[in-house]
Amino acid sequence: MSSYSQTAKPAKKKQANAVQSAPCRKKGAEIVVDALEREGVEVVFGYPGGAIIDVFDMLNQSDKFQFILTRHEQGAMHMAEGYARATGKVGCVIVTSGPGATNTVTGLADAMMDSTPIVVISGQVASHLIGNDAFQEADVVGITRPVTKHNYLVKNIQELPQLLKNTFHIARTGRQGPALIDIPKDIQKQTLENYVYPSEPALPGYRIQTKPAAENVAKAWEMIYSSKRPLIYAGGGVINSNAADELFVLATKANIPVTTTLMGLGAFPETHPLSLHMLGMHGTVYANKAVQACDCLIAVGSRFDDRVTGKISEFAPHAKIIHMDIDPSSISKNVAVDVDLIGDVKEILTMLNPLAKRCDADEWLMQVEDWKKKHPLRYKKHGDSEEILPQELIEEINKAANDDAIVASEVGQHQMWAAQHFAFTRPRTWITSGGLGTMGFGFPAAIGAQRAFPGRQVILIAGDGSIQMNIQELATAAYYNLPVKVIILNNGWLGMVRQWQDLFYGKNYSATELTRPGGDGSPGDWKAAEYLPRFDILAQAYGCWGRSVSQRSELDGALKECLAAEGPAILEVKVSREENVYPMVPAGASLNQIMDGMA
Ligand SMILES: Cc1ncc(C[n+]2csc(CCOP(=O)(O)OP(=O)(O)O)c2C)c(N)n1
Repeated sequence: MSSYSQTAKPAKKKQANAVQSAPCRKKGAEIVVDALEREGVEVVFGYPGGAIIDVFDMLNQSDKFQFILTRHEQGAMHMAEGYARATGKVGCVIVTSGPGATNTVTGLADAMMDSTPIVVISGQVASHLIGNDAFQEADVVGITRPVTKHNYLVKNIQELPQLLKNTFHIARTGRQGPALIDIPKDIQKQTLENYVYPSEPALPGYRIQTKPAAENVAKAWEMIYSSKRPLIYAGGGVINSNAADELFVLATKANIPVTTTLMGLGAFPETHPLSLHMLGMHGTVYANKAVQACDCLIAVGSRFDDRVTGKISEFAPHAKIIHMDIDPSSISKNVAVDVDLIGDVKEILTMLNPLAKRCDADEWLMQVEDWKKKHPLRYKKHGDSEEILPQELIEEINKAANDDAIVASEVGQHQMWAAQHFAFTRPRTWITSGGLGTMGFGFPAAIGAQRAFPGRQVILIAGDGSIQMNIQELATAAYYNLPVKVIILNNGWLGMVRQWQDLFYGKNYSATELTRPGGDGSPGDWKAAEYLPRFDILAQAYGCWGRSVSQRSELDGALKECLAAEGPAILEVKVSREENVYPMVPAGASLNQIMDGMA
């Protein structure tokens, strides 16, 4: 066991179902509550309405879980995702029909892309009204089919217990993801005479391969030890399968450098000499150089996303590729691989590790070290100016944060600066929307993580655009006293889009400025710009701590005060307005064409 042990206990393979009781009478709504208890759910996020009111009527009869009333169903979804990502457990959401259910779609798509285990229980109009354009009717199974691992519309009360069991099983097993069960109102009201909650799912066609073929394991070792320049490329799958300790053993025993994806940050300690930090579009120059030069690429729980590979035909041109993944459909999907190891990443690494020995790659490691020295992560400093640089701000947050802090982010430049300049050393301490890139994800996700770990420091790094997409959840954080610390990097822009307009669209800043220009009217006149809204006052309106700073000399004190605040807190930091994120590989370009922004 490495010193960088998992912060969260591995999720139990099989949730201990409460002992099966004798058959009894239960209403549909009671069965839902019973299923939540038996599946070990301890918190449910959601929002009520007419088509789910029967379930809500039963919710407060349970003392086994807490219900958290959010201010928007999208907020509930991202909270459940944050909770699931911080703990490894299933995040659970209950919503009403029609708009309640359609408001979950972005969260479902987000969870699908990032393989996050979520169960959504939605109310539906009564069975006889389905297809009638009834009040608050929407074809929820139709709408959510492409964004769920699986979904069900319950047709009769007899099948309800089994479908609930299946829904939880699908969400938490294999490549985890969101599953939805849509329950018409009449079925919630009906009574089942011989109710027993099933102990097993009934899913004959659903099989998960957890162990790879033995001959492929042998081939992988052969490939690794005959290589001169091996490299591990670790993704979110390492974190999802709680395999960070096993990855650490493989990398350190075999002496192979490790680069991680955005979703894989924390899977390997970034303070370790073998860490190459993040690869891809905003990855380090040295990680991208290593990918392009390696002769054996070991992909662990990663999916060769286009933000990682850049131009696919020029990705890792000299490498034989080994791919470990739980999802057979991700093998050779984007990049053809030489050896596949299909199975649970933790089990695969556990099989591999006893055989690991030091690779003969000293020259390669020296080369990598040299790239690290020549091309460190850097940015142009502004000397004595009082202007706060966003990169510096992240470094300050990194210094001020507790060792076990959970850091969430919204989406945009601030997300990339957080990924680059915060040193993640443990799994499940970085919660971001990687695949879908959902603005509005971060704040509710941070609240969900805080609910999972009320005693830990949870910090959200946000942009002024993204935070406004689910700002209403400040009421949820305040109401349940979930003391998330929100730090807004306010550049007055939809910064990441402005950056693309700056670099690739001739500075045509179309619909990206969020401030009203003041002073001489130039976008760069940051001191005079009229920022909207006043985030400090907004926080105070919700009864939270709020402060705004724009001078470097105020930053240290304000940051400490914010992190020490008792409840939820917002610190708005007006940062240098037109800073860009570097390094950057332009979309569709090869990883060789990396811009470091230092010219
Ligand atoms: C829901 C949603 N809409 C649009 C986008 C496209 N988008 C990506 S980054 C970005 C700007 C984010 O602005 P802000 O939150 O202020 O962060 P910054 O980039 O300035 O740090 C936009 C509009 C998105 N990712 N998500």
